[in-house]
Amino acid sequence: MEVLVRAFNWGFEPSTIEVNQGEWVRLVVSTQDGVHGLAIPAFGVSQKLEPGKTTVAEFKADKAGHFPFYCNVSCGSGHSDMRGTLVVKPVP
Ligand SMILES: [Cu+2]
Repeated sequence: MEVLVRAFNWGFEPSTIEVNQGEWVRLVVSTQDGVHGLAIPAFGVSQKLEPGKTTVAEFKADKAGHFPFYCNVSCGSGHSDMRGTLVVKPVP
């Protein structure tokens, strides 16, 4: 499944991303107002986001649970607010 994500000063939209366990996830991430990053350590995602560019991160959601994601590029005073949650819903 594909999810469009927008990074901005300072946050992510959406800040909660829901996917189903077992699916390949394709995050299509853009930023307009500065250089940011996207890290989802649980799934090995670490990407730098550049203004005006679209960055794609793909991974298989092979485990269920709530996993934090956040900006990993020091981007200013609101940097620590740039975080969200990836929810991988278990498949019955
Ligand atoms: Cu940041």
